[in-house]
Amino acid sequence: MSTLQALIFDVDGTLADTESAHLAAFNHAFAEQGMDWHWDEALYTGLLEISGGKERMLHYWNHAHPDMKDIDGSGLRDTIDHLHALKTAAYEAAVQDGAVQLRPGVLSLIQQAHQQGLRLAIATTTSPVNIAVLLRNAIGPDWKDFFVVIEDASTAPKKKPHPQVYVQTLARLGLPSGACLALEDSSNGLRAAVSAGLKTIVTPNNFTSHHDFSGALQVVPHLEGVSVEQLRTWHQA
Ligand code: XBP
Ligand code: MG
Repeated sequence: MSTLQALIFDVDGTLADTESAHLAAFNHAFAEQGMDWHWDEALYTGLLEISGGKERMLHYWNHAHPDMKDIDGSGLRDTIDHLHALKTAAYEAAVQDGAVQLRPGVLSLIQQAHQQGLRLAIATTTSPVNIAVLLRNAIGPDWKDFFVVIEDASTAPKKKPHPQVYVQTLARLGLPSGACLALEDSSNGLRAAVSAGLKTIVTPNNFTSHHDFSGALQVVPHLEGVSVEQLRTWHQA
């Protein structure tokens, strides 16, 4: 087993508890579009089984409103794309206004790991706008200096649990999976990382605590007090 050289972070649910803000943004977009859709937390918790906001809306449409062929004449795809643009704008505004903070221990781990020369990467199914607004607010305008590789919905269209985003991250890092650790919050994310050969630390949240995390290297409530040293120890075990 090679020594730990890189940490690969998932975004939503791992770096920050973002899904309440995503949920509000989806509902804002539906209302803005004059649709009578409204997702509550219980429904959204189930819909989170589908990674990717566009895929999630398409899944809901096909299952909850199969009779609805299109809206205002534009086809299904165009409507989904338009709804997602409205949703992303609403999410960006909310995060800009401070709706989301990083989870405990995340910032200090990122800073510590960066300082100790570990390479940091992001592997997420969310949109690039969402990563930028979250980390610009949480870390500052130079947030990109911390991450040598960012793979997201715009570069890896196949969503978790498909391993594409992690396989592409490893390729761009130029490291074997054995030299890295993935940090995730959901079973889809864990399955994607494990399929790419990565040992994975899971920090569940309210939307994912009921998920099956078998195959995780460790499942811990959060990253508060988790040092790089601790990650190295887990990684070597
Ligand atoms: C979680 C997701 C994303 C977000 C919504 O991503 O599945 O779809 O729920 O963001 P992660 P978008 O891999 O970071 O856990 O609407 O931009 O997809
Ligand atoms: Mg996640």
